[in-house]
Amino acid sequence: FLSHPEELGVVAVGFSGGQCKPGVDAAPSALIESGLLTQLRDELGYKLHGDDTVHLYTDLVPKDDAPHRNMKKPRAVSAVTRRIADQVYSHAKEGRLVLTLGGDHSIAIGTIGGTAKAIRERFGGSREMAVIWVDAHADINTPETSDSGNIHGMPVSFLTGLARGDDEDLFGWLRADNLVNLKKLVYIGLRDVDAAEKRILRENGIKAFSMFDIDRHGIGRVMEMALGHIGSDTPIHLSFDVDALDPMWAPSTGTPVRGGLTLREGDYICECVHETGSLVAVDLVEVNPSLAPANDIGAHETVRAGCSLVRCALGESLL
Ligand code: B3U
Ligand code: MN
Ligand code: MN
Repeated sequence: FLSHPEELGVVAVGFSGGQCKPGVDAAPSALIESGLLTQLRDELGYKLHGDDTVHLYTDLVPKDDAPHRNMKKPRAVSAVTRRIADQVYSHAKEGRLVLTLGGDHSIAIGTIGGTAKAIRERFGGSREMAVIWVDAHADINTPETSDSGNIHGMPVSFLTGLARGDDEDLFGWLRADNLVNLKKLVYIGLRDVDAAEKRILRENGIKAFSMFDIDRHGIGRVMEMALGHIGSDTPIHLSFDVDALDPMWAPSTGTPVRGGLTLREGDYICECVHETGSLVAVDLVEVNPSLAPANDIGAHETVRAGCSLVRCALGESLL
């Protein structure tokens, strides 16, 4: 699905407004400083496109941003994700693979909204894009079901049309061509899902592989089933929340949940997606270098794990 598979559009987004803890905004710089982009260029042979800046989008954050329908900082998140959607779209419509380094997971409203639109334009409605959402959380609350009001717990509901924006400045900018079919969504790694979210998953028949399924079947079989559900010949957007990994591997993240994926299982998910040849975009989100329990070895390890996931998704493991 890529006209230039060796060309990589890079979008670095230091945005933390989808949740309340500062620090995720520093993740793209930490990932880049640890050598990620250099490795992608020099070792994996990608030609990098992008503006070489970590976008903080402070100019898009309005002074007055009162909660709306229970959402915290709704206008800031709406404006920033709208801008991200434009950036990702402009890479994807050229047929480049797109890598977005977040930022909290609210940014996926922009990344997936952008690729979904580009894929529809390039291939017509016939090949609907699939999303593989790797996360401890389902991030599918609607503004009305969310207890926290944090928008990083809601991106999937906006992206699938389960939640709708009202005003143009409050996610009303999302159009039908930015959305993803609920049947083309697959979760992997879930273990901390709100009661209302479980109801949403059940009522909509959404495909989800929790940690229970991974323990029962093993990650190899789970990936077969996940990719089987999507079907071949379908473009894939991989959105990887680093908190899907066990805190042993990725402690520096806003909402760590024990009992998660090993780093090897995370890498394997990325390798399998790469192997399909259908990958069109990757997000790596929720790395928060300032949340380092006990010592800052945690931050370094989390950044290292994030780099490993991205390299595996982009083909490092091929011999
Ligand atoms: N489901 C909860 C918690 C949460 C979601 N995503 C993260 N935490 N990282 C919520 O706030 O919606
Ligand atoms: Mn998430
Ligand atoms: Mn999460």
